[in-house]
Amino acid sequence: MSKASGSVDQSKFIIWLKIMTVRIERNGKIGIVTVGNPPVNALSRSVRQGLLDAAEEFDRDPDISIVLLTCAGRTFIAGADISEFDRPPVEPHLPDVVRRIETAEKPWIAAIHGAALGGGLELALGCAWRLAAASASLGFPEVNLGLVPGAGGCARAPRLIGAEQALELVTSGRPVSALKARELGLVDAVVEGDFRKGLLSFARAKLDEKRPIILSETSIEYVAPIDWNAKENSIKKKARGAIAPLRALECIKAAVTVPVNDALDIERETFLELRESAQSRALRHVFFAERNALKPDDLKGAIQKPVKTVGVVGAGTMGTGIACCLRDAGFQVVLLERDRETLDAGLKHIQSIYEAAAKRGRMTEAAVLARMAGVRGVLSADGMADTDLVIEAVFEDLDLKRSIFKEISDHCHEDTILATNTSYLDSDLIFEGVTNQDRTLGLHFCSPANVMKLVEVVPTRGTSRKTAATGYALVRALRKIPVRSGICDGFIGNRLLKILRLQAEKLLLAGAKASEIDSAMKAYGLAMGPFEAQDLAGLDVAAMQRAAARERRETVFAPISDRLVEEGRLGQKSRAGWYDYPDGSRLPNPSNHVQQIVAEEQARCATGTLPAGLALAEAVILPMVNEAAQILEEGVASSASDIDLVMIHGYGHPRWRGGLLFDAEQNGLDDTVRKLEILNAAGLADGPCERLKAAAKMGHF
Ligand code: 3H9
Repeated sequence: MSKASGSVDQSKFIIWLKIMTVRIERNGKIGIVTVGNPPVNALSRSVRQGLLDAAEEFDRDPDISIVLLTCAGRTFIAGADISEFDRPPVEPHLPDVVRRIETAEKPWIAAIHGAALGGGLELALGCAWRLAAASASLGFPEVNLGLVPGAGGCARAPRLIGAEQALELVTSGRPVSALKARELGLVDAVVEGDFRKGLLSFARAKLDEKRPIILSETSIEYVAPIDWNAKENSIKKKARGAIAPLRALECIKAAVTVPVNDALDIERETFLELRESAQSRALRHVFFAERNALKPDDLKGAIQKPVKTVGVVGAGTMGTGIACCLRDAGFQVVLLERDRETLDAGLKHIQSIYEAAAKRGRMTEAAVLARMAGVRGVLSADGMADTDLVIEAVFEDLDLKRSIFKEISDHCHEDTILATNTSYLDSDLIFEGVTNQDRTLGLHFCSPANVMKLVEVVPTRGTSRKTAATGYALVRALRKIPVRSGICDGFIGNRLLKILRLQAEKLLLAGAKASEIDSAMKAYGLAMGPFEAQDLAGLDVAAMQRAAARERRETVFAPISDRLVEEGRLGQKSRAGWYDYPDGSRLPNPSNHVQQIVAEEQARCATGTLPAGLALAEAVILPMVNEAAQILEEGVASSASDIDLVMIHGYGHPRWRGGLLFDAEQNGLDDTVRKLEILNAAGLADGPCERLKAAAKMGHF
């Protein structure tokens, strides 16, 4: 602004700029509409209104023949504004905006860079043509938020790319690349190189072309027969209790079986219904919780140490998994083991993980070679000399870990960050005696580390802001979810896992069968039942934890687990655990022998009985909720949503429940307290629920 306009109210000008989320300009006969609603150009109310106004303006302008829809910033439109979904919908509604653009007198071209997602792609389907930058991605991620596309995506996509392809796109929620979109017919052309130049020449070429038929006015004349039942069964299996993918299937089925206007109505009604559903609320909670977890407020502005080379100590399952995800993110890795044989086995294991990925077509042979070339195996701590950060992932033995860090700190730079992957030991004790304690930290990965997204970031007494910020940056670079945990036995996740196992064992003693408890927990939405999961991971790790706790003179109740371990029934690896695995099969077979042990322990232990009206899953989950409340009370977790993320990303809890505490809140905390007291009285849970009662009084955690 000029100095002369100094009298203009600055704040009003800033507000005006903020609501100018849609700008228009002219380039000869081409009208250009630019959406500028950072960070991702979500379709907030002002954007929807701006788009309607732009359509009016250009339709009225005799000098304009075609309209180009572009976006400012790093992306096209990433969809509806999710933060608006907790409030009633406000006009103008997106379906009306899409329809207005679709029927505009001047045809529109969607110029897609970055991501065209959800409502963003629906808007693009309302345009006459779609052009994408080679790096763009397109998709309908609505099912990930417990929704279906609600602005014509289900009705229009099958008309453009066929029902089968649309079904896959909408029910999976997975985006496709620009090239794949071109192959599907979702976009008309892909621009390699200068996008702005490419889109202007595309627009000029279209000036003389006949406008293509309007999608929502196209009838589907022939649809290759689709076995809807088979599709439904396969989607149901993958959805593990999530409802949106099945509702999306119904919408696509409607799109190809009923008149288009009816299909549009069905889609919109389904969207509005799901928007209010508990599952969608839960999934939206997780969406924002994940993003908040990536950048904790207290680390804002903290300086990070640049990290290029990471040392990993221990080439067992954990160390090799961590090495893989580090390589995937482009870090150089130095892998330290104490003997050649174990080191070679570890390197071989890493290679086998990559080769399996190559076999499934997820990476090329050249990429396998490149990943392996970035892992250097060493047999002595002096190999760690040039590392920026070291992650120790050896056996859970305090003395061993302490001696490793002492040795490593003698060889690496004095500011090399030292991180332990311990899953339950006290990291302050691990780092005792190490120089420069400000560089120490816990980074607890979940197994398998190359698959699970959770990393608990555990500050020690000495951890500096820089070290914590570097830890967070590393986890972000690995595309994982960091959650801060205070130091306690098992941190957040394993402390809750301990309660899950305890409750499962109590229920066995109360007369339920292992297979019934596993089924109940899978019906709740867990990826695996507690007994199947223990058999897969091995019963020895938890046994070691129990032994350590008993050494600390804690009382540990696990009579059946203890006997299984004593007998060498360690799970799948010994072909027997909670279940039998004859001939190395991975299918759990109920074991008469375990049943016999259960009967003997029932006779020895005082066992409760499951009260009428309470489900098996509740008897497992509610004491976990109680423990989670305690974890919050102690400040071990910083927020309820952090605990939710731990359970979802580290322990296979269903995303659509929103996590342990969000789900408890949705079900009513009063009810949770009432049921817990019943479980307590029945001898199936212990521990007061004072913290939970306080949360119930407030109505939230
Ligand atoms: C929909 O479209 C329904 C329609 O069918 C029907 C309507 C009638 N809204 O992820 P990032 C924020 S449903 C509001 O860190 P990236 C995000 O919270 C929608 N906010 O960036 C974060 O905020 P903050 C379907 C959103 O580069 C910031 O933007 N669309 C939205 O790693 C940066 O996000 C989707 O589900 C939104 N739609 O990834 C797409 N999206 O800085 C969801 C993001 O305060 N979005 N924010 O933490 C994404 O998948 C990723 O954000 C994207 C960028 C891939 C776009």
